[in-house]
Amino acid sequence: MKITNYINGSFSPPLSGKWLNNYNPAEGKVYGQIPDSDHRDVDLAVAAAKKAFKAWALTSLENRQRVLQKISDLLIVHIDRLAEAESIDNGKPIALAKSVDIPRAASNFRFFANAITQFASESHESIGANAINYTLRQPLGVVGCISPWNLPLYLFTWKIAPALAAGNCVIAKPSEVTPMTAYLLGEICTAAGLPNGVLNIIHGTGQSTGQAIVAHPEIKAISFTGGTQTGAHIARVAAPLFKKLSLELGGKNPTIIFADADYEDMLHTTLRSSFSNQGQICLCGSRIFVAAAIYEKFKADFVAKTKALKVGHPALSTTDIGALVSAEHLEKVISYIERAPAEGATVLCGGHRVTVEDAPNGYYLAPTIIEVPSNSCSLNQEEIFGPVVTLMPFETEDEVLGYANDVRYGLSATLWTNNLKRTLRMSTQLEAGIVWVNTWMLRDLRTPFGGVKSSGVGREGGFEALRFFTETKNVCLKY
Ligand code: TXE
Repeated sequence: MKITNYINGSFSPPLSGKWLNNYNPAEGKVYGQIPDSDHRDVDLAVAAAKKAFKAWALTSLENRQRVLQKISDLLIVHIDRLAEAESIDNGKPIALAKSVDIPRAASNFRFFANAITQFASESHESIGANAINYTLRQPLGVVGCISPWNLPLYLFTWKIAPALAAGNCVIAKPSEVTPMTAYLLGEICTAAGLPNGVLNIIHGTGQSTGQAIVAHPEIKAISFTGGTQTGAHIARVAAPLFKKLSLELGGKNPTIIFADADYEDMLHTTLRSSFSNQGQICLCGSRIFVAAAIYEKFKADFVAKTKALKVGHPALSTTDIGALVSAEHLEKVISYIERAPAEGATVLCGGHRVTVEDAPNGYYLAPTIIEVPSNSCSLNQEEIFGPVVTLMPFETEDEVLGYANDVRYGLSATLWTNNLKRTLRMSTQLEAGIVWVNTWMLRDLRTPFGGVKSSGVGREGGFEALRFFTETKNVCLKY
């Protein structure tokens, strides 16, 4: 199957005439082709977006809301087809795509369709000067949205929905590894009545298509989720052009477990926070620190539960852990596991490829727990981004706080305790954009989302996203 770019409301092949292979990771084979687009396709898309901008920016909120709500509705109407496409493209269990990824994509549009109607600005009376100030929040114009492969439609729409709601026109690029649901979104947007040129979806590599989007002088802002190195590169290219940037990058998130936690809830949730989506979520807790008093018990129970997870074909309803996204990524994750002996670490379970019936070439890896001797080893410092977690005991609160913060990343942290004062102390001091206490990945779309340190800059979610996708202008009126 060949997919094409979505420019000005129509589907068109790349101007280069070149195509890239698209792999099905569960089977380890090519199943389609995608455009290998370059700056010429991006130029066409920008021209279409610029043409569409004025009318879209002036469309009444009621109309804008109606179109975005319709996109949301259609995502649900097509949920089976989208979930299947996402699973084939990414290797994630189809049940996960159907229960999380696609519903969340629909929620993104529904949420921002409503949020834009509640988005207020401020006014200030300058008493004594006989003046009043009011603030306008105006759409930026043409903006770029670049998303990764781990939560393809979920993150793609997380950026596009607020950008459109705020009145911008969008040039969007999904990951070249998982382009399928982004392609299908184009059809849905047309069917929902989104005017031509308001959203343009260009497929291709980061080096060619992504680079052309970031470097394009007419694209006013870039919302990016992906690797930290790529984020740093984008910042370098965008800085001289004074673009607004929102960069959501990697994570090496601590899960901190105190002895007073609700044990069963903690155990069950920690299994999820470690291995959901094959551990390929930037929010996964990949460093687990456990109070020494319960360390051995936790270790035994956690290893037993992890061994019981079923690695299998993503199409099967019995599968807990599907395939990793690509052969390269599988190799990268395995290369980390192979470091364990040299780092004085012990693989407690997993650590090896799994051959799945009827799909012997798929990229499957057994969920892996590694006991590490210190927080400074590379297994605890570098983002592995697979079904691999490390385990380490601690004695005191200060000690574990030191471990949690002693890392270049700062996306999220999960804390398990019933001690209120400790919760307040630690959540204030943890260096992370998001802290969960006695839960994980409970996401309310109104809340700010983003990281500190090498996990990125800027916040999205709720009004933060609408602020990002608008320009603030103050008007001062003397009376
Ligand atoms: O990401 P990339 P990759 C981490 C994870 C993973 C590593 C690399 O550790 O192993 O990043 O993954 C586009 N200009 N995360 O290689 O390359 C690219 O085409 C503009 C964490 O897949 O950053 C894709 O659309 N765009 C993460 C998107 O950027 C460029 C999720 C992400 O690709 C570009 C995924 C360029 N020069 C990986 N180069 C998270 N935070 O959730 C690439 N791209």
